Amino acid sequence: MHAWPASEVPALPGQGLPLRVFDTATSSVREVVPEGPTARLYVCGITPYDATHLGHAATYNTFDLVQRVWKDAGHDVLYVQNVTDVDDPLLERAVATGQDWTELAARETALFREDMTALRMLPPAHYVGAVESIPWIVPLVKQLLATGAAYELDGDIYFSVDADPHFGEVSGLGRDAMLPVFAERGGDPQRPGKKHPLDALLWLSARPGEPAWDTELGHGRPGWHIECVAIALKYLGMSFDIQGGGSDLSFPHHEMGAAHAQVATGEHPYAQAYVHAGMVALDGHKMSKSRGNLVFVSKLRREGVDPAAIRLALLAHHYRTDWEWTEQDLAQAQERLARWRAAVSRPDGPPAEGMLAEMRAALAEDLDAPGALAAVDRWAAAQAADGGQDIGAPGLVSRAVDALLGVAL
Ligand code: 5CA
Ligand code: ZN
Repeated sequence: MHAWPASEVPALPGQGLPLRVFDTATSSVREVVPEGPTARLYVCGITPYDATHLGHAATYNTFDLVQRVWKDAGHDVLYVQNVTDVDDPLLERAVATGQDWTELAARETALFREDMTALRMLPPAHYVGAVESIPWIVPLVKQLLATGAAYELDGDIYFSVDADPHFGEVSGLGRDAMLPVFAERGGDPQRPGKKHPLDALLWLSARPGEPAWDTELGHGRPGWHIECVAIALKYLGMSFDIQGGGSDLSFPHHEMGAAHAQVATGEHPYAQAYVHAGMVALDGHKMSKSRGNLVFVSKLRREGVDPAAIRLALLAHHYRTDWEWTEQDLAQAQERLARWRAAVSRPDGPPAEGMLAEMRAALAEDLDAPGALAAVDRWAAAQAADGGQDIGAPGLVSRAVDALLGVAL
């Protein structure tokens, strides 16, 4: 499917620093060094049964920063994102609200694109739905069946977690700790007949009233983890640089995905680094479509909130911390946006090269966006206090804020 239009990334003088980022698999901040000129990024996309909320936006903001740091360091970026356009929660919502599931998915995906465009998130080169990836999922599952890593159970096909000696390396969880999380996040540890309770569905045979496709695996639909693997392998290949998503995806989704891919290809690792954004909460709970405690990007935009202020509100939190959205987040971001806009609207100001270096250093060191905002705040304060004679400075600040943070002043 098509993605959304790209906003231009202004060129900056000099070059940024190599990206260091927290990798869940090694539990450490490390330099992620793309093998060639092109950095490869896969980010898990939405399940389109409701509008984009601020938690989603915070996660996509994180991986937008990854791309901006890489580009500033001289890399091209090959970015792939999926849309889980057939899965249980989408089908359940469609039934509950009496909508056609394809129409629901198409409408919410269209709204997501609008929100991403308004927030100036760089679009993926390949934006791919689960449904359109079925032709690549089928041979992958066949390959797993052929190696004995997958087995059939009443027409469904499961992946055997014992087939991957590296299983557990992504999340770092032991099997006892995995079980309750697996049950919470879509798994079925109790189903009788499975070889191991943690084995995950690769293929579901057709259920009454649910969509299904006729394939060599039978009449059915794909499981969730294999969808992302098929798309990532097709467009990025093994050992791509970063697998990204919110921290709720580290287990089971990214753990299972890595295991599927590693067993199917016989190669390791699936990704060089697994990067996870913290969860955004509202009223004391993680924002989630299932709980319904949501602040939608589109609702704020409808109320006339400048998307640049929404983006600044997200940037004010370090991506790895869990945080709670409050009215104050937005008020502070709006105040900052007005302050920065006033500061760059003058024809000259204090020199900005130092600020650019500070922004680059902050972002390259585990995407410290609050540190980057503080550097701009200091320049804006100097501008407000004493001004300056440097004619290029306000332009450089506004280009740096746009190129590195995706905020248009
Ligand atoms: N379609 C799957 C991924 S393949 C999925 O998890 N979809 S989602 O719509 O539930 O979430 C989309 C992205 O937003 C995921 O990366 C998820 O980790 C992230 N996300 C969901 N809720 C939050 C939240 N409250 N805070 C931060 N990120 C969130
Ligand atoms: Zn995914």
